[in-house]
Amino acid sequence: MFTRIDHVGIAVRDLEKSISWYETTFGLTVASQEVNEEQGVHEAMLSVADGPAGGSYVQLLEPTRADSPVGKFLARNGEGVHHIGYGVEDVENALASISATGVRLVDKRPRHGSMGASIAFLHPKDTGGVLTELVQAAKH
Ligand code: V0V
Ligand code: CO
Repeated sequence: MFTRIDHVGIAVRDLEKSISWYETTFGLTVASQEVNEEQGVHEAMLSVADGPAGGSYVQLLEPTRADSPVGKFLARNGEGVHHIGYGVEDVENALASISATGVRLVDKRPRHGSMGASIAFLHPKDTGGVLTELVQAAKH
């Protein structure tokens, strides 16, 4: 079902500082930077690699408000890995087949994600404590 690891989402307090650190330390470059009000994040995708199934990224996430998923996560855990995003070819098909196994969906329908992707989250309490995101990349 999964075509690649699309991204690893990391909760950060200061997006600009974290971007600089990833650029300086690992030589990564920013592929996109967006505010997603629905998700309550200001986020940046830093390109790690390109493959036949698409790119893979580190996604740095700064909350736009304290009562958002990333805001609550930071208050509880501090900075660190927040979620894993897996690439899928068809997010609606993937949601239907995962839901049929009994895993609770955070999103029953896809939402707007970074770089024009369609995304959907699975509930971490049903995925071994790992917040899991399905990512259908935009066609280009
Ligand atoms: C919360 N929990 C987590 C977690 N966040 N466990 C693992 N990883 C995480 N990231 C646990 C938390 O420790 C609690 O466990 C329980 O879930 C309930 O947490 P809560 O903070 O009280 O929050 P809820 O229930 O209000 O919300 C939890 C969910 C929420 C997962 C439903 O965070 C959510 O809707 N996440 C999906 C959206 C999202 O994360 N957006 C930001 C990235 P205990 O204490 O009960 O054991 S946006 C993005 O990635 C984009 C745009 C993209 O890639 O393009
Ligand atoms: Co993400």
